[in-house]
Amino acid sequence: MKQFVIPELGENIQSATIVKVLIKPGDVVQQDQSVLELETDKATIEVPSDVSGKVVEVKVNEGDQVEIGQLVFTVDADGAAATVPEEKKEVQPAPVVETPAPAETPAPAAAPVTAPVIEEQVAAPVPAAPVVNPPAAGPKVIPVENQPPILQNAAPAAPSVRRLAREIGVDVNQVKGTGPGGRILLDDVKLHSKLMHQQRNEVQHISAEQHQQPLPDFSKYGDVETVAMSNIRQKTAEHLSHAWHTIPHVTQFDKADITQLEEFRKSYAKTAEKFGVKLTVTAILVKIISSAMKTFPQFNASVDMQNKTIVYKKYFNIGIAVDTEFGLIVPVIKNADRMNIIEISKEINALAEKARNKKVGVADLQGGCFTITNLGGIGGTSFTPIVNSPEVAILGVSKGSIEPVYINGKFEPRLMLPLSLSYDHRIIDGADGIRFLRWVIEALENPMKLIIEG
Ligand code: CAO
Repeated sequence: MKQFVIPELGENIQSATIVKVLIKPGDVVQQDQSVLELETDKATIEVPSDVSGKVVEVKVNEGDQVEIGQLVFTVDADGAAATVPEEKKEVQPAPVVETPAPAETPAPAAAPVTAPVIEEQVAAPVPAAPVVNPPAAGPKVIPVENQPPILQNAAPAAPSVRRLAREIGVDVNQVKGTGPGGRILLDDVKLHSKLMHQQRNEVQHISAEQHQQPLPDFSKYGDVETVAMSNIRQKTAEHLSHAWHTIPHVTQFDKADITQLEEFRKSYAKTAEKFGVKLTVTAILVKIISSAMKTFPQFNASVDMQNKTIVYKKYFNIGIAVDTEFGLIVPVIKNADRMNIIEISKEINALAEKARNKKVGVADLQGGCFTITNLGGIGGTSFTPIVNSPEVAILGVSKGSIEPVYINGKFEPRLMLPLSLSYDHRIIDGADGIRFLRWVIEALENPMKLIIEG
C-alpha cells in the first residue's frame, strides 16, 4: 500500500484548498497523472501523483483546506496498470495555472485607480513555478510551458542544506550562495529565511494597519451579503496595498496626436490580417515603450531599499494588463525589443486568449519590467494606475477621441490619445517622467523616431 500526500507547493505555501478531486476509489492512477486541483494563495494548480496503483481510499473532499504532507489517498501498488511507462517517469506535465491574478484595486483616492499585480513582489512572491517535492523521491520540478525546469539550473547545495531549506519553507533555488563557486551554505539559507520573514512582517504590518478599523454593521441599514475573499484576491489586495504604501507615486498626464498613426493603422490593416493579426495601438505602444526604456534605463529598474541599491535590467519585458471575467491578469511579453510589431500583436493575442481561457502559466506572468494598461477600448479620459511593484513605472492609456487642436492659427480635428504615466518617485524625478512620456508621444506621432532612435 502506498500513500499520496500533499507535496510541497512552493515557497511560503503551507496549505491550500481542494478545488477538485480528480480520482476516486477503484481508479487506477499512474505516476504524473493529475489527481487534485488545488487553490493556493498564488494560483490554482493541478497536482500530479507520485504514486501508481489502484486507489483504495480517498481521505479528502472538495473544499477541504489541506496542509503540506497531509494524506490524500492510498493506492494498492500491485493494482492493475500500476507500471509507469519509462518516458512518463522523466517528463512531468506542465501545471495548468489559473488566473493567479490581480484585479481592480479599491481606489485609494477619488480617482479610479487600478493596477495589476504579479510576481516577484517583495510582498507576495509568486514562486518561479509550482514546485512539487514528493516526499520519497526527492525534489521534482514541474516545468512550466516555455520555461526550462528549475532543476536544469539546480542550485549547488549539499543534501543537508536542501533538507534545512525544505524544512523551513525556503526555495533553495532562490537562495544566493556565498560558498566556493556559488555553493549554497546553511548560513545562506538561514539568512534568506530571515529576510523573507522581515518582508512578510512588513506586509503584515501594512495589512494589519488597513484592517484596524472594523466595519460598521451595514445590516442595520438594509440587506447585505458577505462573501469570503478568495486567496488570490487577498494576495492581490496585499500586493496592491504594498505597492501603494511603499512606492511614492506620481502620475504624469499628456496626450499624443495619433491622427497619422491611425491612418497608417487603417491602411496597414489588410497586410496585418495576412499575418493573422489586428494591428492595435497596444502593440505599437509595447514596441515604443521597450525602445524608450533603452533611452531611459531608470524606467527599467527596481529599487532595493534593503541593500540600498538599484537593479537595472538589461532585458525588456513588457506586461500587458488583460481584462478577463476572472479579474485582471498581466501576462508578460518577453524581449519585446527584439520583436517587430506584428510579432508583438501575435503575442498579445495569444497571451490575452490564454489569460481569458484560464490557461496562462506562471511563467507567462513573470519577469515583467514595465506594464501597459490600456482601458481606452472601454472608455475614460484619464486614470492613475498603480505601479506594478517591483517595477517602477506603468503607462495607462485612456480612450482616444477627436478633439479640436489649435494648429497654425486654426482649430483642426485631431485624434488625441490620453496617456497617464505613473512612476516611482524614489528613483524617477519629475523631469525624467515627462521626458520619458514626451519620448513615447513623439514616437507615436512620428514613427520615424523609432527607426532612428529606437
Ligand atoms: N482608444 C480608443 N480605442 C481603443 C483604444 C484606445 N486607447 N484601445 C483600443 N481601442 C479600440 C481598438 O482599436 C478596437 O477597436 P476596433 O474593434 O474598432 O478596431 C477595440 O478598442 C478593442 O481593442 P482590443 O481590446 O481588441 O485590442 P487592444 O490591443 O487595444 O487591447 C488588451 C488589448 C488586452 C489591452 C485589451 O483587450 C484589454 O484587456 N484591455 C483592458 C485592460 C485593463 O483591464 N486594464 C486595467 C488594468 S488596472 O486594473
